[in-house]
Amino acid sequence: MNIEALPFAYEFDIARTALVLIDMQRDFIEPGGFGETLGNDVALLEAIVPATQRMLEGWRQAGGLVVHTREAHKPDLSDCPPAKRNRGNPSLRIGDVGPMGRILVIGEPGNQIIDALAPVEGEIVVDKPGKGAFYATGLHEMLKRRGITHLLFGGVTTEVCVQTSMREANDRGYECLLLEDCTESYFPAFKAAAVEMIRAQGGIVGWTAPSTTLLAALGHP
Ligand code: C5J
Repeated sequence: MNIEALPFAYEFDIARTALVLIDMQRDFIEPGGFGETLGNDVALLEAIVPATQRMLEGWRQAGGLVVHTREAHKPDLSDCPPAKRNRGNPSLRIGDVGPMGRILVIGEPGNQIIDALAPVEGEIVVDKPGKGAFYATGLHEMLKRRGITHLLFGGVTTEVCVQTSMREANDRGYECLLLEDCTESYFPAFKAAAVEMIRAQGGIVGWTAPSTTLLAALGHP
């Protein structure tokens, strides 16, 4: 399959491609969660849910592999370095009890993926202690076992966990494409800059395209 993308056409085979949705978790996206307690406008992130849901449904119908990630730590926080927990001296730290349970801790209500994008059987769910999806997760091995060579990225936030994961994937040899309307930041200027820097210099990190282009190619206009 060949689709129009930037900086040039992107070619992929569904059987060797995974859709990777980064950290579409209640605590980042829903009102009353951790993201909002930090003073962020979560409506910006909520706005990408319908497009991401359409992409997810179209990809599932096409039979493509789906990977969901969650930024999540063990309850004893043994996988959370003090540098991460204490950075910026926040009023609510990772592991503290927030509006939706313990912040960024596995199994807590706020740590779950939002209902609209909930994983289904057969999809990979990765709990990641870092910003990148490949650090300390085994994701590369899981993808290699399935013969995956191409990754389509969506999720939040564009310039933090999505961009970090895409750069990690790029360094591991994956051909990566960012779905422009399925990713968002609390800072619109940061999203715009991340999209530009990913596809600059001949696609130094990868490609970008709207999900509608992908869905049209899959026969889901
Ligand atoms: C993500 C963050 N998912 N901004 N986390 O981007 O801390």
